[in-house]
Amino acid sequence: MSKHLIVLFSFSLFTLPSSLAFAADARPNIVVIYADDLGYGDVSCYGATAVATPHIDRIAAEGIRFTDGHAPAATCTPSRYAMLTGQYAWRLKGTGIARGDAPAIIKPGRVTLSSMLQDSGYKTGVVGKWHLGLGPDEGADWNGKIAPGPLEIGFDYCFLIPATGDRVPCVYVENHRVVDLDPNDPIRVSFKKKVGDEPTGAENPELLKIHPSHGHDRTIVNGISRIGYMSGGQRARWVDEDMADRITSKAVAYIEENKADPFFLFFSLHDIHVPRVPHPRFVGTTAMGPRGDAIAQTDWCTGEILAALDRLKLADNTIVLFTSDNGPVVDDGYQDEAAEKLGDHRPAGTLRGGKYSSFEGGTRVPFVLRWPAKVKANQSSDALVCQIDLLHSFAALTGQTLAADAGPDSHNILGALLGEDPKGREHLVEHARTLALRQGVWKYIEPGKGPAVNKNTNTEVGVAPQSQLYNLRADLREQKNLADQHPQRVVKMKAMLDEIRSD
Ligand code: NG6
Ligand code: CA
Repeated sequence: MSKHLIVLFSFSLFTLPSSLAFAADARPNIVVIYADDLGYGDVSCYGATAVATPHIDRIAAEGIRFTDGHAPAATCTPSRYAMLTGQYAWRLKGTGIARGDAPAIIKPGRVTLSSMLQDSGYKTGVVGKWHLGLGPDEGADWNGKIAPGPLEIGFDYCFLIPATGDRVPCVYVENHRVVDLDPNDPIRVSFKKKVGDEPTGAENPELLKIHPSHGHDRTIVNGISRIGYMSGGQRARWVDEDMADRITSKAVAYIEENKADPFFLFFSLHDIHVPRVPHPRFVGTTAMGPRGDAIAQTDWCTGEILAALDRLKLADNTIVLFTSDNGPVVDDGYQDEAAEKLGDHRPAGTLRGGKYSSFEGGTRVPFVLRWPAKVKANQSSDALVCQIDLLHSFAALTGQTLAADAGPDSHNILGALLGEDPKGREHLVEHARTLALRQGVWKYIEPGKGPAVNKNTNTEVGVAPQSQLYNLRADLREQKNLADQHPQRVVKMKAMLDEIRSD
């Protein structure tokens, strides 16, 4: 061992709580299972009854269920950006919902959750939805080497849905290449104008098996029209019904191949994002139509990971975190009966708002963590925790010292994540169309311009021309705006938000 390593290692022994001092090879594996658009009330351990999620519930039962766990933003790209970099996405332009042909948003050289763990000797892999852009600023070469991407920011392996299920290109990317690409049938992608001569949903709705409700009427792939145009790559195109099986088998294979080393797996599910097209074996398993059946499929994917860890005898020393990238949405652009068949199910549970919203439903999501070797089972924690904190928390866990400017908004909340600290963060900025600040029992939503409701998705986005102030202990559903009653608190919280913004 070099002198440098010895210093680092002994440093880690001194800075970690004694219960966490371990030899380098005993460090826990880390698996983050990241659902898409899954709401606070969508799983049974958070109160859902119209769908059962026994595997997600098992993580909670064998670990901790957080009641105030957050995605960093109310949509996908900014949440993922913030989770991986430890920087709030609203600080950087170009981190909004990414097009399917967006260039890599996180530039090589940035310290990320994956690069930090890779530097500390972990094997690192990402399987599933990426949606953080790929390729240089001119755009990715879908027919050649696709870089930069995850492999250039600290992942050793990737198997990707490049953007989202509802955006072209509808192909998988493994490491630097499109999987199964026929060189004689090159892929072309455009978000501006039609490429090739394939039908679109707008031109040929009679060819569709699912019809859009808003947007989503361009190139038809597998009977479903998407956002954007593509041509070519026929052999490489995914089949939506097989997507969960495909990515889950890749995730399980990754665990098997890396079982001898400490590993980090970011398993990023497609479900329950639109288009919701679960495998036929899940169709009809709930009374809620595709949205409910996709939740059942999400739970199955999770169960396969837990089963693999059991089979390989890795469960005891593996941290499994299951959470979601933003809150729920019912109609997100396809006529899939999600609204019609919702019944009494409340996707955001007792919370107000959902995906796209500054109300709690936007970012407060299922957040359950298990680590049998260190974390007591059956805990419930009200600590304020956020995915943005994984960078600094897992750096502390693995004895890494980060550069001073790395992950500026990420806090070391390891104690809260392991159930030892009941409080968590002092404050949190929630990011939707407007910013909101959480501090203690208080929540301040800054004034904003624009409609209060997203008509397409029927979501209360939380935008209002005046300041909003809620006491979440007394009013978790954010019904009573107390701004007029507590003007001093509004001034203080606005000043604090401005200060964080100018950092
Ligand atoms: C929106 C899409 C929506 C979804 C979202 C991204 C339309 C009309 N709506 O623009 O369907 O794809 O982007 O979702 O195109 S996210 O979870 O990846 O952020
Ligand atoms: Ca999402």
